[in-house]
Amino acid sequence: MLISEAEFGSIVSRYKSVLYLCHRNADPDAIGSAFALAGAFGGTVGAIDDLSRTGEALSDIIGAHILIDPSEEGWDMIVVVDTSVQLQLGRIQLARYGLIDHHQDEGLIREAEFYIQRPAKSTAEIVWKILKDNGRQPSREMALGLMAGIISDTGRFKRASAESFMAASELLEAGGFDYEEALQTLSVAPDISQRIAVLKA
Ligand SMILES: [Mn+2]
Repeated sequence: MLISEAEFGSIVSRYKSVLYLCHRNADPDAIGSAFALAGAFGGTVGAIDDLSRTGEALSDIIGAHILIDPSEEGWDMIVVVDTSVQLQLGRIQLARYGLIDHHQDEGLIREAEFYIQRPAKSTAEIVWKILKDNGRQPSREMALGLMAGIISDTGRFKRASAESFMAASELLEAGGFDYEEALQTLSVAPDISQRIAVLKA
């Protein structure tokens, strides 16, 4: 069932324990989105396999507690975030789930109990609209996580739409941080193997 952003709050509040699940190698868009949803509506954030390096850096900065490879059992609802195909979820078999995503794949929507899928430039923009349409105020960290998701999925606004810029502007105001600070959440030191490669060159 396709639902609107405004309907999300009343639907998700029917479930007591909710897992917001990110895809494999979870990136800032997935983590920022799941973290903001869990903060606004209650719930736990999880990810399959591992986090990307920028995802890891962001989760440290915003203080996200992320369960790696959570069991699919024991939740009243699992909301899959920023994920378009089962392959990105590894071996986990979802019985009942919802979906929030900006990719245009039909892979996961057919079996979803409810879903929001539309061609935004990032899932974070959809999640920001969900928060606004349900009257939820973001914490500074929630706003920062969503901002990081927009910056990284739009390639620092190279692929941004009017909605991306609008959401970014509102998030700066709501979170009380500046753009430079949001950019810093995405800067990771090169790892050892990259440094060695550079030295060898
Ligand atoms: Mn994304």
